Amino acid sequence: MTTAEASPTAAGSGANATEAFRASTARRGSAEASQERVSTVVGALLEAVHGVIGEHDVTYPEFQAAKAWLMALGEGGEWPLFLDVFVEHEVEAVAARTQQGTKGSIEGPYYLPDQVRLPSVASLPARPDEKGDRLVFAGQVRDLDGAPLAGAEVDIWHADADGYYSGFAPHIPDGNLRGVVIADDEGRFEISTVLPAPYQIPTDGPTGKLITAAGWHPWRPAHLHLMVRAEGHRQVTTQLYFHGGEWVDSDVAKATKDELILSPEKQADGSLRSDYDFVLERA
Ligand code: MBD
Ligand code: FE
Repeated sequence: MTTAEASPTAAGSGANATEAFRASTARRGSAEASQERVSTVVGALLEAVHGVIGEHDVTYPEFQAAKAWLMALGEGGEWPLFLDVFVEHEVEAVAARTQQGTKGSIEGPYYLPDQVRLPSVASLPARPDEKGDRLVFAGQVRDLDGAPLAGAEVDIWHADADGYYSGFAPHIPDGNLRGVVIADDEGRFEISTVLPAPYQIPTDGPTGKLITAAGWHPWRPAHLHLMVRAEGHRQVTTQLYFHGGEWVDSDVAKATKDELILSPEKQADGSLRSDYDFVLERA
């Protein structure tokens, strides 16, 4: 067993997220960058760093400590974790400037493609003894004019009731709490799953150590991850949160939005139910 597989304590998750990211380059395509663009953006980035150093009287020991920490971040495979927690929200905000319909949020490091395809009314793959409150998440996928998008894909993944993701923690079967639900002819879907727990950034890796050193908290509120897609329409990547949940107002990844907060209601059978409709714009 490699270290990545040996422990659910995050260092493992960070390393697995690096493998998942490498495997995803084909799906993402590559950014075309002219010399001018590289010079502009990287030049501005370096200037910003220089500005911080000057403004805060950064010392040689601090500079060398930063170098050692960055090396550990790479060696621990935590670049995707660190960047998705502390930087992706700003990239998403830029993308959101041109996006209509359902609000987006960050993808984060734990998406896996090619999960099981499920009919419009479905239960996500779960262990026989899957812990947690039952949650039914239902809704409709429509275009900006309100027309239903038949056969839209609701690609959903989320942590279990202990805050761990399948594929990134060794004790969970592959594909657990992940699936691509195909909406019906009216764009409707109904997904049965369990309520996820808040997610704690692994405290034992470089990202966690930085958070501890700064005295910040390492938590994301409980969330569902979604990619919603339909032929001829721009995909929405987003997350949904739970009203009143812990950390909803202080997400370490700054990825919450008021429009993305569910208020599930207790049903007669004891399960929670929440309805949420997705709106996609034309590609
Ligand atoms: C997560 O579950 C997540 O969604 C993000 C964005 C970062 C780390 C863990
Ligand atoms: Fe997540």
